[in-house]
Amino acid sequence: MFSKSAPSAAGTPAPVAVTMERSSMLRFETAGESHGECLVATLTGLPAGIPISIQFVNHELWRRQQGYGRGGRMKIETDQAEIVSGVRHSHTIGSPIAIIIRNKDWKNWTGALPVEDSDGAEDRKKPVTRPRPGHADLAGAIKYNFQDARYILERASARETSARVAVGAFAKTFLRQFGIEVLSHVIAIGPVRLQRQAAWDEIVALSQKEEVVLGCVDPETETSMKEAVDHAYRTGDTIGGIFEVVAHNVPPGLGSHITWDSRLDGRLAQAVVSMQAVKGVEIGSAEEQAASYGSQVQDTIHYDKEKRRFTRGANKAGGLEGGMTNGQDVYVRGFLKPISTLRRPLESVDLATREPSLAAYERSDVCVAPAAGVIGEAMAAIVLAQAFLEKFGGDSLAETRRNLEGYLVQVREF
Ligand code: EPS
Repeated sequence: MFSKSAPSAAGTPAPVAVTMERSSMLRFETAGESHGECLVATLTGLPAGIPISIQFVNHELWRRQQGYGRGGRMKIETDQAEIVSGVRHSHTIGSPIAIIIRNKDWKNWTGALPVEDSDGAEDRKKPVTRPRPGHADLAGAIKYNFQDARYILERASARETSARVAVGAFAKTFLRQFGIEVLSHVIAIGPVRLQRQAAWDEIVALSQKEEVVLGCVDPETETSMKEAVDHAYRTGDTIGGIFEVVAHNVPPGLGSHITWDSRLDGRLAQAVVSMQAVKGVEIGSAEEQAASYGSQVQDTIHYDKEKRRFTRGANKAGGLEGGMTNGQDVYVRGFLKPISTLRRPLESVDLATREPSLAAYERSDVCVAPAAGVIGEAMAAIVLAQAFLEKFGGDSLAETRRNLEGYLVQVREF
């Protein structure tokens, strides 16, 4: 948005200050309630000419539904994207893309969540008056002035992330045109943690598996993770974890150090922490770095004279320095709290009586870490695609590619 300063009172022309707020070329929005008719997503700003595979979009949606520890809802839903605009003859055409994902569970909720009020509608409601600690229930009910948290939890639910993953599939497809791949794996479930760095090839192999357990590259660690989830099942509890998203083959120079909101590390962090149940984000090995001396954790700089390029001693920075990609793989971790809906509920207060009461229990998941990894991939891919388009622009894939190639020549000649 452009704005001009007002003329000065004395009538002399004031200097014209033109400011431009950051408004990414690539924008998306989602709508939809967990048990409503469907989820909806729109994505605006992708160049024309990107080949789109609906099978790929649906496979991403399938990946998000997998994992040991998901609840009964995933047995009901088989998420499928209906693309209703912006793609024709299997290619983007530059216009806004609109996607619908229908909720199969809606048929069981038509009475509880009708669009139009009618006689007896009040009796068909499924009110939630005992807010769950950790959930949006109470904060949302106070803010939106509802004595029933139903409308809050319907939108706060992680069901919304299905729409994010559909959008992410488009962002991933766009990035893939330039050789960039974004994948994830799970590095911790509760106290059980993968004790080594996963290689890129292992993460690729994991993503191609037809059976997803807990998304860990190491089978032995995954078995211990499964035991930790089983313990949560047995005790009516839930369990958190950590997922790691890796973006491979990212060119240097996405994002910038020049302003706070162009720093790509900050934008990735916001995208990942905006995910339901994510309470923290780590870029590279931030936690280790905070506990180390500088000499131990900076990625030393070297030069390969034969290949005429800079190399690094390690990648503890997670591919980001000064808010810019540095040509190494990008590493972002998301820290998931345990889901707040417990089968053995915690203390709460009934909104109707204000008396102490146990929190409501609605069918829920026990562990969502592998699914969260897939959602993290989507969010990271969207942010990377935004930064990529900010740098290279283009209304068509051919134009974006030309712009990238020109820049890569400059990088090689640097
Ligand atoms: C969720 C509760 C469960 C989860 C849901 C998130 O849904 P339901 O109450 O319908 O059983 O399965 O996640 C999804 C539906 C999904 O697609 O990921 C919650 O309370 O946030």
